[in-house]
Amino acid sequence: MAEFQNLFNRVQVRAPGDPGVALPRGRVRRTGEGRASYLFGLIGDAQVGPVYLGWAGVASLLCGFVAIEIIGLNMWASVSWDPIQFVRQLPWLALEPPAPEHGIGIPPLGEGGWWLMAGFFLTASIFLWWMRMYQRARDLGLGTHVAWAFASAIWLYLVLGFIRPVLMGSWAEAVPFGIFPHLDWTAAFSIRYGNLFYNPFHMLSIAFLYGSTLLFAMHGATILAVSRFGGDREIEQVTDRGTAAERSALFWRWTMGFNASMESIHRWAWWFAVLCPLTGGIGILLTGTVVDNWYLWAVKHGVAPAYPAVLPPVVDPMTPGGP
Ligand code: 07D
Ligand code: 07D
Repeated sequence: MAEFQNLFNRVQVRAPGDPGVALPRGRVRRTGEGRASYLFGLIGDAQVGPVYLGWAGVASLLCGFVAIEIIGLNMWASVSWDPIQFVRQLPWLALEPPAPEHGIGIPPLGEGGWWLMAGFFLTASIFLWWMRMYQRARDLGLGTHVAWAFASAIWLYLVLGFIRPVLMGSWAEAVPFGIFPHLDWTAAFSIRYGNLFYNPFHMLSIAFLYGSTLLFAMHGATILAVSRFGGDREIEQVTDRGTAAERSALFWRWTMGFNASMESIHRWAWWFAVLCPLTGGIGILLTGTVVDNWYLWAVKHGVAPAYPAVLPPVVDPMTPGGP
């Protein structure tokens, strides 16, 4: 019985390297022959490679390298090129966006120009990686669902670092590059705009985030639980009666009255994941552009209670000459 309660893959296939299906004409060759790795075999397929690089892949890696290089060298410069301090302080170091007086103009390199350039290369890298996902899926005759899910994350990234700053007329609104500095930005953003908890799109995004983990746990657990009946081998499971798939469906129908189908569970997963950054991006886009203070917005719409009448009326702290 214990063999079915396993955390890691039980079986590792050892066979001559499989290069995969033939590529369409005009495509670049795959790199490497593929070799077996025990460690990768514990968490997935033991065969590593061959990998398809292609021009989009190479260009994406190059742009990503340039972005990391600009960020890293700026951080290193900020500790006077001291290698020890660079390593010690790395999580706290930052490459900050331009100050507000530069608007959305192009500032000198040392005053945010490097931030702009790093952002450009990072964005190029991310777009090229998106193209790679799209093209690889197409060449294999797949749907492009993965690319569109990735696009949803890219949407939030673009809202945070490009679309909203442009609408606000200032790069200073954007996120700095840095581990803890980007967390400070996140906290400051929430405070500046009157507590993001009252932003209904932040609420939606959180519901999809939590929902995604719940769905992922339910699905992963269900399939592992029926792996003793071959549930992890999805072929012939979808339609046949008496299979692991049917048992897993019955489990949920008996426990909560409803069961997803073998197909629909993946649609649930896709939508929950996609809707998390999609709704989040809408919430960020509205912040500061349409709504300046989410707490006051919530009071106005009866979501949050107003302060008791004994206190003076609430004034938006950002009002010029304010409270
Ligand atoms: C597990 C897949 C692997 C990806 C990993 C991330 C980098 C950054 C740093 C060059 C789940 C690789 C990290 C390439 C290198 C430099 C300076 C994905 C997995 C392991 N965040 N965030 C993290 C990014 C934003 C927030 C960690 C990126 C918003 C909070 C990591 C972006 C806001 C917390 C990270 C981005 C925000 C984090 C772990 C881009 C609101 C944490 C990420 C491009 C959404 C957590 C110290 C992870 C942490 C964390 C990366 C944007 C909030 C450094 C690349 C501006 C509250 N973020 N983040 O595992 O530990 O993701 O921070 O938009 O608590 Mg963040
Ligand atoms: C960041 C999409 C971009 C990433 C891309 C990946 C690379 C590297 C490298 C693999 C994550 C690029 C990859 C470059 C690859 C390698 C090696 C997705 C990203 C393209 N919040 N909050 C959210 C919660 C508070 C705040 C979302 C919870 C406070 C701000 C999420 C809590 C304040 C923003 C969420 C909480 C605050 C958010 C993010 C609890 C801080 C956002 C969803 C329990 C004091 C973002 C509308 C996501 C957003 C966001 C959760 C609290 C601020 C649901 C659970 C009140 C400013 N928060 N938050 O998918 O969309 O992120 O808001 O307290 O901008 Mg929040």
